[in-house]
Amino acid sequence: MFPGLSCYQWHEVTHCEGKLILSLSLALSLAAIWGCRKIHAQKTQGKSSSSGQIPSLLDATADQLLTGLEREWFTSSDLVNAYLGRTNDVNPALRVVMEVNPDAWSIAAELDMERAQGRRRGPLHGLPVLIKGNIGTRDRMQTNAGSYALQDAILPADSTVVAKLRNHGLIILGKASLTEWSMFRSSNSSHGWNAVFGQMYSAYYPKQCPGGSSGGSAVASDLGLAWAALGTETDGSIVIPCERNNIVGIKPTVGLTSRYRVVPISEHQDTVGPMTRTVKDGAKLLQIIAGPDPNDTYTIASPFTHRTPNYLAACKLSGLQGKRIGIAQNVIDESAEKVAHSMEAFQYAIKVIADAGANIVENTNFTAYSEWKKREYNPVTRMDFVTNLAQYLSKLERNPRKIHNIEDLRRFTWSFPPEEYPARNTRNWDTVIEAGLSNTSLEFWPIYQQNLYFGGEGGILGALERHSLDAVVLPTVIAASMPALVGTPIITVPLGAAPCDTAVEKEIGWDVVEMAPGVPFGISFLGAKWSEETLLEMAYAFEQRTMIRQRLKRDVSPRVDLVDVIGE
Ligand SMILES: *[C@@H]1O[C@H](CO)[C@@H](O)[C@H](O)[C@H]1NC(C)=O
Ligand SMILES: *[C@@H]1O[C@H](CO)[C@@H](O)[C@H](O)[C@H]1NC(C)=O
Ligand SMILES: *[C@@H]1O[C@H](CO)[C@@H](O)[C@H](O)[C@H]1NC(C)=O
Ligand SMILES: CC(=O)N[C@H]1CO[C@H](CO)[C@@H](O)[C@@H]1O
Repeated sequence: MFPGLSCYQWHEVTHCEGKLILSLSLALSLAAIWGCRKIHAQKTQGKSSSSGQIPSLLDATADQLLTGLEREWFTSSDLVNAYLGRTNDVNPALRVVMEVNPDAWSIAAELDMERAQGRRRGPLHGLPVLIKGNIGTRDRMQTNAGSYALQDAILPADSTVVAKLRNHGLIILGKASLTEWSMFRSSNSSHGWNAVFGQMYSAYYPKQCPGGSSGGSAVASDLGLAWAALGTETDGSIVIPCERNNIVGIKPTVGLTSRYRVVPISEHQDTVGPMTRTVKDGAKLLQIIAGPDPNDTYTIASPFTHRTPNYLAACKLSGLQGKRIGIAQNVIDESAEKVAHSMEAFQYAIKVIADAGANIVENTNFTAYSEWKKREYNPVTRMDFVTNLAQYLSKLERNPRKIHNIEDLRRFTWSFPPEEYPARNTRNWDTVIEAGLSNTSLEFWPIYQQNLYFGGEGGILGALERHSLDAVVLPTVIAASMPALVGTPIITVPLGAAPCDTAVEKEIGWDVVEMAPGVPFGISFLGAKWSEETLLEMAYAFEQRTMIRQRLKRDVSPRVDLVDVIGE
């Protein structure tokens, strides 16, 4: 049995078949999963005679949905109805979708009509996606990053990534909840809270913290409230919620995807990426959003200005064959408490990776890790925020609260009661305001160079180079910080769930569960800049050999499914 599934795997398997016996061999475990899925499919079939091939939205892939659309088993309008029905089922308790796009139905109807006329805007024509609430849209939805400071603000046009989604025929179904300001306000707020929409939760344990800051995107993608979701990461905000919600997350190289008209934290670290249930679906979504944008200069530094790699083609079963994969043992040892519940599964994953033909290199340490850990916070993101926020605000077409800079923002937040100040402080802003810092301060350049050393020579880049590695693997909970400093990519894949005897831990000061039995965790593949193609090869091969996602047990799931709404 794969460790890290513990009683959950037993529970699920006995639920499904009652008589399957799990053995230590992975092959037999895979047979057990197959049993589960077959039973589930049969149950769904019972609902309607013509629904034999209607996928359940909890796990539906792009391939399955597109097949159904092409064969006219259902329409994009049916998908919108089903996803919104599912959202209505779980949103009162979990509060993950902040806003539904009031135009979703008319957009779906238009795309259905185009399909009927033989027109496809792109390979994913007609699939609904959710986007994080800091990704800009010029439509009837808010782009508020969860703060009343940006409520009713209006952008002159869509963000570049949203424009790309629309041009490819994807339906923006709504805005997913997020930790306010993408977790860049408070040092003592709860993860997954914002003033506008309140506290959100995950599906695996009552009041489970979804992780920050792209928590709503992660929960929604996990529960099939959309085909897929987009999130943003500055330091962990895609990969952490993805691991805590049992899905795949791709944090792209900074500059692979445009941040234009996305509410910023830091131009040096921000990136927009896919949060999906499978690696292949992540690759498909990345394909659409990647590429140069003259309005985000970092994307012009991409080596792919003429042609983006074929990310889907990178998803091959042989993807681990011959790869050199390092383990940053000192990072694991220095975070022993954080990874205790996932270590057995992580060790097993290393065996799976080696069995798939990769060369494992031990002790490819991040040499500056302990030095970096002594630092209380990252000054670069704080100084960048001062400049990048003001720049974003200056481009708004409408700015009803007249907030033009970080001082205005803090003043508003302190005085507007729904922002719950001071119970939730504004520490991230206080430090830079009080020191009068911004990215043009004399202090900026030396500190930024030090960051590049920590994350580079002393972090991920040094480890890759010294040992000629294709990737470093780490438990996802400790994977993000060094890549954040140098803008390198990460892919996280589901690996297991906290064992039954895990102690329940709450976030300090809040009724939000940080750790508990059944809380999912993942494994991360870390690579050099622009190495998404290679990382996808490895992540896909690992996912296909393990298929952990289907084996975890949820506390809540939506009731409505596609088969219930077809033709309504
Ligand atoms: C890497 O870190 C491990 C664990 O902290 C330590 O035992 C080992 O000696 C280190 N290896 C190198 C080459 O520094
Ligand atoms: C958060 O910090 C502020 C001071 O910065 C304090 O007044 C408040 O009580 C703290 N909240 C919690 C929940 O600890
Ligand atoms: C500071 O921010 C501005 C606005 O984004 C940018 O043009 C400039 O290059 C930044 N300076 C540094 C040193 O990063
Ligand atoms: C709003 C804005 O700055 N848009 C610019 C994006 O980039 C194109 C191409 O350089 C410009 O023409 C736009 O003005």
